[in-house]
Amino acid sequence: MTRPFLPQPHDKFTFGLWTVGNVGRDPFGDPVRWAMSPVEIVHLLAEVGAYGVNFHDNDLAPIDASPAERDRIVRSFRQALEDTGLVVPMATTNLFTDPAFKDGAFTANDPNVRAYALQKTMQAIDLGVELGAQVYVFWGGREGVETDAAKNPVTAIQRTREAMNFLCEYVQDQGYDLRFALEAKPNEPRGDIYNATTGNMLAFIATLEHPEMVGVNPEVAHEQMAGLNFLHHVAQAWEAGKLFHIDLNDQAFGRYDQDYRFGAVNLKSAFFLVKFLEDVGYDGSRHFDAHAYRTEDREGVKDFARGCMRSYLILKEKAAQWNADREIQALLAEINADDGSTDAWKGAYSRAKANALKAASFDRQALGARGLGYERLDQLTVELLLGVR
Ligand code: GLT
Ligand code: MN
Ligand code: MN
Repeated sequence: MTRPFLPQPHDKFTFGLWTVGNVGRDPFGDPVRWAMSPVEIVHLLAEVGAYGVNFHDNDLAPIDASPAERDRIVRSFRQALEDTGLVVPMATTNLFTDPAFKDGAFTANDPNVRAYALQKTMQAIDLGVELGAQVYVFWGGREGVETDAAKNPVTAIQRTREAMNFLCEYVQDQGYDLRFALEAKPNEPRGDIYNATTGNMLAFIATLEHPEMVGVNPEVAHEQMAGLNFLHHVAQAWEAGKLFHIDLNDQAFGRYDQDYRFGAVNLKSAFFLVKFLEDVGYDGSRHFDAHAYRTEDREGVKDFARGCMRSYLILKEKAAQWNADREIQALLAEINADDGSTDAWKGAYSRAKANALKAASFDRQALGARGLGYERLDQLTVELLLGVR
């Protein structure tokens, strides 16, 4: 029996113009799908039940559009938003497609490229804010190198900081209600990209002049490309108050950037991610930054988009089931049992506590001999996910 699992506005499911609009070009092959206009994409997203649409400046208006052309495109896009009720929660700048950015944007060695990148970003911020964006993503796809002979990595960090500080001040100066979300990726399209993981980004943000304006936009596939546990990065960002946005998709570990449908590869990881987001009450966009397989036509693109949202909602239901499962909860209670015998040493340091703790005796062998039941707990989780609980 299949159930609808229909997306609702409060789910905040969003897609980029570049995701469902992906024409299936890859390094070895030409496009396999007709390009859709931004207006067509908005209508497709409305048809499948999405809440919002995000864009790069040049997904909307080509980089060489005249001001009149740009205005016409923006007008028709705005009309499509009004007609469908879709919103624009996030916008970003394309700082990677044009050959001018072949050596990066904010980190390029050529000061004219760095200046042009700032100019382009300010204009794209204006456009994003004009259409309602409250989160602005920075994905530095070209901010890297193929050879470290080309650039001192410390210089790269300093240039990125200078650009971020400049742009934060720009947003404040304009009086915009906008926060920045930095998106890490370890490589591709550059050989190596600076600030390669979400953890790097968090450390970098703390060095900015307006750290309160800046958070992160972790992407499932990007941490997995680096062989890392995505949930742990999301949790660290959340705990630091920095989870401003999230890019959901999927990816086999160790492969090229696959951008698969959410839940397509690592179901158990996707489950724990959804469970985390729902348990902590993350209320930002659930943005699917992925695209349909290259084998798909327009209908397949809709299957892809519906599949992302449907899998999220199914996993959300599974998370609620996990939280309500008596056996699982009893096991968790047992695992986390605390008989209060260590209370005297808990909490903030004091010399008295330290001395008492140093004098205490522990049954080390008993501690090591105790089975923890994680096998049973994990198997219960797997069986719940497989639908037999
Ligand atoms: C690009 C990249 C994504 C980024 C987008 C924002 S564009 O498709 O692969 O991860 O989020 O610039
Ligand atoms: Mn990606
Ligand atoms: Mn992304």
